[in-house]
Amino acid sequence: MTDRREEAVDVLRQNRHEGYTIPSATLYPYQWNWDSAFVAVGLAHADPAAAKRELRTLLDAMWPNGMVPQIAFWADAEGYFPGPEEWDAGTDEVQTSGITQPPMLVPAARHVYETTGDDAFRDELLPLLDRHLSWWVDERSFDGDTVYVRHPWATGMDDSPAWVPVLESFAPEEITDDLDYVREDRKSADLSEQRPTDWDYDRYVALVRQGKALDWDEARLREECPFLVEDALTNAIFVRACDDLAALYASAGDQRKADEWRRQAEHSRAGMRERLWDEELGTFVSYDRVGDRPLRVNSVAGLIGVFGEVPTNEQFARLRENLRENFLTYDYACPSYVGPEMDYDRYWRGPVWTNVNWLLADGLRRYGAVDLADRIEGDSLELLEREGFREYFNPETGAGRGSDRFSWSAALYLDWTT
Ligand code: 2M8
Repeated sequence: MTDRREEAVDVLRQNRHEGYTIPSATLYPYQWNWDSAFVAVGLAHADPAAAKRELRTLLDAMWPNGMVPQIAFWADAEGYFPGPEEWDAGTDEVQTSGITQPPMLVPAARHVYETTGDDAFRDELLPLLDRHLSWWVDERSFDGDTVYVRHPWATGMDDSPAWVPVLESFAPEEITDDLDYVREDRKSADLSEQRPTDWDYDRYVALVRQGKALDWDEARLREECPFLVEDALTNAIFVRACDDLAALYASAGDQRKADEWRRQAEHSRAGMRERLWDEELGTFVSYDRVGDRPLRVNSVAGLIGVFGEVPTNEQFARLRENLRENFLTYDYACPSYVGPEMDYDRYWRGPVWTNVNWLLADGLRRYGAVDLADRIEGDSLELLEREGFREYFNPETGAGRGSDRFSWSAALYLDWTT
């Protein structure tokens, strides 16, 4: 094993708690939803038992209605805001946040199943994954095709410039009378230039306090929450998740269920092509259901449509042009956003993220764009080898940013180098 691979295994071992892996010891001391999915992808090779356990623990946090929360607070920890009391949500089993994250756990489950060939694991997970994806369709879709989220944190790309017009559309005081809070994320190191602004945080916190005041009641939030967004990234992963669930059912011999989820994938794909495609930008964009408008920015979120095989061949030709002309002109692929608000060092406003590169490279290979996928993977490996397992990277200098010894960076390095 190379030194970097050994170090990756060590990062994951150190960040592992009882049955799950925290994203980072300095910034995120609990279990996070899509982080655990990426961790399971990497662990599938290095420690298959831990990979299976990671996903089981995440599914143990599922709400009775089928929502899998963004955060599960399995054990007390210091140094994160907002913690369990702030959210005041969860199940008899565990306190959680009141929102979800992209359903990456389904593609991860398929990956772990196909790596291990463990039929019992597949059969145990199938009904749980089904319940989760059914929740998206039943609770989080206006039209039965595309799905929506109700907090920027649910998209995984917290401070993407795409959310600014929605966050500008309400004053935090309109939805909560308590805006007192202290950020923890800038205490451990001087990350003020690399983390979301206070303006963003005021709105994140107001949305949490509104949700808590409404007891996380979906029906009431659908009426009152000012942030109801069909996110391009979540939808791409959702489409892929439906396909992957169908594949898992097919391998278990349940053709009826396999057909059902394939139809859902097709239906959601069609909805995305029709409503979220932006020909001028050459990408998918998110849609604000409250303001009834597309959120037209050139974010890598839209390019990840390829992960769900969403673009038609014509759309793909345009998307590839956009990728080449606007994203691959930086020294390191692939910046998370390009446009007037681009900031090379700030979180989801420009830096390169390894999970995004992993999704994009996987999707590009599905379209036969091997050269582009190789470029993105090659840059990712160069950054990880040179800078270590940082959370994100400056697309021009490659300098590591955010926390160090970050779990999904280590996990995806293991997957790429297997
Ligand atoms: C970041 O988001 C959390 C809230 O979920 C935060 O900033 O406190 C995002 O990068 C998100 O995608 C990620 O899942 C999480 C943990 O790594 O951190």
